[in-house]
Amino acid sequence: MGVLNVTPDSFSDGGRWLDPDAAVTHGLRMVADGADVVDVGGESTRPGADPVPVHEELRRVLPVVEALIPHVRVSIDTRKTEVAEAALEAGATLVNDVSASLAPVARAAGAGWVAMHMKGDPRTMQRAPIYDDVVAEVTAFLVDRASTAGMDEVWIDPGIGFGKTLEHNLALLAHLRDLVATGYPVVVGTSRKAFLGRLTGDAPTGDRVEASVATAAWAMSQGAAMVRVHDVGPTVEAAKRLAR
Ligand code: HH2
Repeated sequence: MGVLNVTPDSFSDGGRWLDPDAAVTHGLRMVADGADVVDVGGESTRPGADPVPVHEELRRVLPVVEALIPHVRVSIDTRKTEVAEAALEAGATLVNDVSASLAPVARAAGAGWVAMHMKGDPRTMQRAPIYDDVVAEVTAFLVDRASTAGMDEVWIDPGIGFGKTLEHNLALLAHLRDLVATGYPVVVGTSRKAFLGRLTGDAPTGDRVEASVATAAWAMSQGAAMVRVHDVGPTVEAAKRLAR
């Protein structure tokens, strides 16, 4: 799954694909590099991000979704019912839902749904998140949401970096097989995230490619069915090597 953020403020590619033509060109580039799905988002969910009004999110994502539909499976990365509905109407077939609350919208359209775990909301989620047992709590939450969704295609995602400390993220990655064992296909998004910066001497986002590919490869080796990445080419290369 290639990440396409049509936003001014995403933590790693904010502002780069705000122009619809540039966004579509980048989306097609990821398809050429081997992405099976392009995940289009119009609202940053980085820690501290401000919410975006519906009309603005629609204005950002819809032209890009429409242009990519003939070329690749498109997922819509949103927390808003209206945006998910409009993107599905335009031809998207997967709702990537960091709020894990849009199952009815995906179900009504006969689309797939990615349920992600997040503790709190983006504005406050990184203020000292606490769990007794992060792996057990995230797994239980996701199984509950997935099993009550009432649809065929449900993916679960531990939500790396969403209300989690470095230690929480590492525990979830170390125990990814617990999530895989639930039987639901698992999505993992580590790409360029802050915890990788911390592990690599405060490397800026552009210098986190190797760490991103390494953690994506780890996730795939543990049974993740999809990885959500900015750097599609090197990740596909790693996936091919794992498959050998
Ligand atoms: N991470 C981000 C956004 N959406 N969706 C899923 N399923 N899993 C993730 O880990 C995930 C996600 C955050 O990354 P990004 O889109 O690059 O940044 P921003 O939220 O700043 O746009």
